[in-house]
Amino acid sequence: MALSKDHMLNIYRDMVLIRRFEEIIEKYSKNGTIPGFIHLSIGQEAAQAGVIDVLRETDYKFPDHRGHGAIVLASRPEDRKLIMAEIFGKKTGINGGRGGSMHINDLKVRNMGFNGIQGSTVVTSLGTAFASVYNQTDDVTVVFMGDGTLGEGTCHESMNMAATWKLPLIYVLINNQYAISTPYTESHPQKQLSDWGKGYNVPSMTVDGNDIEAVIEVTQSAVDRAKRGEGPTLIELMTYRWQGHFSGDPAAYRPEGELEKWKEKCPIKLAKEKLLNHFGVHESEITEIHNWVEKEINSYLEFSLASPNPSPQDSIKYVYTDVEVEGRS
Ligand SMILES: Cc1ncc(C[n+]2csc(CCOP(=O)(O)OP(=O)(O)O)c2C)c(N)n1
Ligand SMILES: [Mg+2]
Repeated sequence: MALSKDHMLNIYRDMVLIRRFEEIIEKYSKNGTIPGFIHLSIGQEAAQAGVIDVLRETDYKFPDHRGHGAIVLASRPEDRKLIMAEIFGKKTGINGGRGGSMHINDLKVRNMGFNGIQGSTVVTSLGTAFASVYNQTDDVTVVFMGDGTLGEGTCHESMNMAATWKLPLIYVLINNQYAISTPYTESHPQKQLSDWGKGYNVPSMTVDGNDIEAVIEVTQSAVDRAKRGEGPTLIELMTYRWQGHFSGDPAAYRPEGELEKWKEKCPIKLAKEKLLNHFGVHESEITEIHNWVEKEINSYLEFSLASPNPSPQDSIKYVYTDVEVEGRS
């Protein structure tokens, strides 16, 4: 699919923004400022930016545990600093600092959040997809999942139902080669995980998840199909996470040279080469984008660092109901 020059520049900026966002998160996680576990998606930018690029604000999005990039890009620009503050656990965070990295929701833009249980959102996404049919809107639902998550029975039950009911649901399977330390080739019988969808009569395809144009094209065709009422699609995006499973995992299970090979296929590098060689973009325009991103990210960081922590009372709000419930005798 041929993107316009402006579209390509915009999506390049989006990818650089989420790369720098995560590099900052990594730094402040490693120095102990950010609490809890952090799962980074550095190297997977095209798989997140390309999918979100096709969606509207009213489409339902279910990010997964490695979803910072999709979450940031789905949010309104003025809210992006609130997302960083959330990951820092601050009171000003988009969920009051109660969620942190893995539980960020932003209902204004129909980011429905995650909950730490792999495969759970693949079930709940049926609900929003059904809501679109019931309410006769053409909003689609996109659920992100990983190669390991696809081993959960919930994913298979979900695909079976979505296909039977022809729900407007798009399964975005980010195949980054590993589930924690297990290569996907050791936990699935198929060579291509998209083959799983075929048994459920779900049109399924595998594409290069580091090629931003390919990701946009395949997502667009899945969205079009969903809007025509023809049902779900499974998209397998082949990519690689540069970091370990969580920030701090040395990833000793990776064969020597594998990371370097994938760095050659960096989605940002590939997009930059296309911009320079096929879109007639000048190096100075690229520099301008990087400068803009740097300023933007610094403003999120300053905001996050300057923000107060939630008070202990505030941080347990919504954990227990305030409503008195009559006990059963
Ligand atoms: C039901 C369930 N089982 C196990 C875990 C622990 N766990 C968290 S992430 C993960 C691996 C997920 O791998 P994949 O789906 O490939 O996503 P990736 O981490 O590679 O992005 C596991 C096993 C969990 N959170 N939930
Ligand atoms: Mg994986």
